[in-house]
Amino acid sequence: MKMTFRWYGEDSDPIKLSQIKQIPGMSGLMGLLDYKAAGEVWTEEEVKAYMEHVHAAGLECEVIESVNVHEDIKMGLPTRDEYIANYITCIRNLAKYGVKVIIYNFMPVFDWLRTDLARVIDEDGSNSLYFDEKDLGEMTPLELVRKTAEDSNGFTLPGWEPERLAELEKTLKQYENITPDDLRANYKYFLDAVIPVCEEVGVKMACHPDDPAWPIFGLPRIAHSQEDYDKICALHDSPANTVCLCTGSLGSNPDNDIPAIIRHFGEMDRIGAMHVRNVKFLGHHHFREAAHLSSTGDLDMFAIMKAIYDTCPDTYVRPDHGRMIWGEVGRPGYGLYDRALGATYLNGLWEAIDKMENAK
Ligand code: DNO
Repeated sequence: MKMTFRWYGEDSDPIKLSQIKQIPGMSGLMGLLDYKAAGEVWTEEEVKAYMEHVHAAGLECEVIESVNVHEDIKMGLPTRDEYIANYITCIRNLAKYGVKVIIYNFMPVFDWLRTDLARVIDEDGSNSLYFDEKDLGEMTPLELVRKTAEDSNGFTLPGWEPERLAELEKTLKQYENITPDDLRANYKYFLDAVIPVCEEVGVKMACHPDDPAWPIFGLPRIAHSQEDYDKICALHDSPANTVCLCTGSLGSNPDNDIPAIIRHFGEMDRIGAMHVRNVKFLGHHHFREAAHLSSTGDLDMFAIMKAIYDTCPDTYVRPDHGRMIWGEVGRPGYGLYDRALGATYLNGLWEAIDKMENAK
């Protein structure tokens, strides 16, 4: 396992690379050129400069999250070929500078979605991301976008980049006639074009799940269960077509047995990267994010780390969203302190599992 940390770049992340380097056991980043719009080329010069900067801080960057897929590709519009060509250029440029995994998603319009970005947790006064479908029912998509932007402490949130949402109403309308099967067909078209390039340059594409793990606003969503991912893996059968298994996204639906899903795709060698975090269920389609420790939420972190250890021990892991604690003001979900605690806890579980396995 390689423990990594998500970082948004010098100009938009208040967290410094030197701070990340001081978290015990941190090998590197899940990095990002966060100023790039979906569909744009990440030029070789930009990637080179980014990597040199990260390496100078003593960190690796073998995973990039995310190179966003342009909406025209997901909708299967005639313009998709041009965006796919740009995507391929990005893959080639990233591979040249040591990238092994590209995390992306195929969610229409919205990436992850919450109804409150800073829900106070009564027990200790910290706050975390929260979702209640009842609250969502009272909001239009546009209201949700406005609220999310207002509540984000002035930071751009991943998946909520202004340019992607500028044409929200038009895009939502365009999706009205797209079924899950249509979306899968468009997805196959994309994978058929990019996966052979990945195979050639030694990169894995890792698809992030729908978050939360069910359809929202009537949009087609096709990546929120083991069955969905079996279909995705079959769309283009290759070791380069993998899953970014996010325990908190898939775990927002209690029907998803996370350790079993890890074992299933780990044994198939189809896990490109892991996001590990905990969720506290509060009711039907109602949850908040918890600290990483198993006892603070409803997921079993030991069983999760053991499944990784047994079936995909060389994968990249990052502590996913943290709570806001100790008065930190940061990008919701992506503060320094709670994610650092999460990394340390996950490393502790790993050490214990490793020592117990080796003592057998
Ligand atoms: C949320 C993240 C996602 C993820 C994308 C990948 O916090 O895990 O935004 O990066 O879905 O494309």
